[in-house]
Amino acid sequence: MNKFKISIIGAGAVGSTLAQRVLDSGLADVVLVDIVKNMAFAKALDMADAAPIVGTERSIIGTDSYKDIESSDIVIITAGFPRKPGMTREELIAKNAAIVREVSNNIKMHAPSSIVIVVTNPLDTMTYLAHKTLGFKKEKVFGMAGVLDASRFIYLLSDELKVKRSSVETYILGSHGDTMVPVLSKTKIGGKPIARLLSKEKIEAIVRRTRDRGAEIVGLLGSGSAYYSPSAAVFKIISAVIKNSKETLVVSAYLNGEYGLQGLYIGVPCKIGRSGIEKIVELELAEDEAELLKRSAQAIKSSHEKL
Ligand code: TXD
Repeated sequence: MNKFKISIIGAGAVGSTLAQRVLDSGLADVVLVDIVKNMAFAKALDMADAAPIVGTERSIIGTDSYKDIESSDIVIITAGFPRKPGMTREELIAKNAAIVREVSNNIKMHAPSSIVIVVTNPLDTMTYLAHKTLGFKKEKVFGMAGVLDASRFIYLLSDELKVKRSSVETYILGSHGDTMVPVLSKTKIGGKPIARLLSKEKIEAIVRRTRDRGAEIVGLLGSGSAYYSPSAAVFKIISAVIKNSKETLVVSAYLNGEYGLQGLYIGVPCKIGRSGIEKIVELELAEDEAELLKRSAQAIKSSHEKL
């Protein structure tokens, strides 16, 4: 068994579901941290009790002490408030910035060689803040959103066309928010361009549903936001790191001139491996897509000003 250790900060809906996925799959040992005394501890005991049933020899501990994250390979930040019905992700900025700053300072002190993956919203701005606070290399700090947004789009497309989910190929770039950019010019279903299979109106409706899927779930839940699919998306990314798969996945990455953009975190395709982001993949975008990406970057940059 390898010695990989993953620490998850925030034992709420996303954090604890992710912990369960990691533990049950045997991917790594898990440390679950939360500010609420005993909550992470109790959830970890509960998950550990299931280990003989699911057949994993991995360990999980729950704690409120950052000392326990020492020597983690990967730290995931899920600490922070989720949206309430009717709220935008941007409206979380003031409260969550304070949390992400505090958490990042603790990671810097106790797990300085880890790779850090941010989940807290508003995602791209919180990843930027975590990077600034941590001072780690940009390749070792990134955010999760595009894998989730694309999965939602793929699910809705496959459901509409009654085809296998695995036959849909797509990318969603840009911000994890209202300005997300579905790359329709590279979206294929069974190898065929999407425009040959669905009308413009139908595509627009599915894009809208994808963009609003998070809010749809928030509205239905009444309290809290999505966590099954977000935790699955984080699991996919950390698997790529641990297995050194070099898969191309869309993550929120720091751009330094790529796509003509600079000085911000935004969703772009990246090759992911043991050292984190190994390469930013520059897709050739259609003119309108490049324009939408630029606008998405502007929205993220104006969100930085609120920090
Ligand atoms: O695609 C994406 N990136 C997202 C992001 C998908 C889903 C959820 N997204 C965001 O993740 C959501 O908007 C929130 O900002 C975070 C966490 O969502 P979750 O649904 O897990 O929220 P919970 O259930 O409220 O859990 C948050 C936990 C809770 O247990 C708090 O006690 C804890 O975070 N918390 C802290 N832990 C440690 N340290 C500090 N300072 C702290 N503050 C709160």
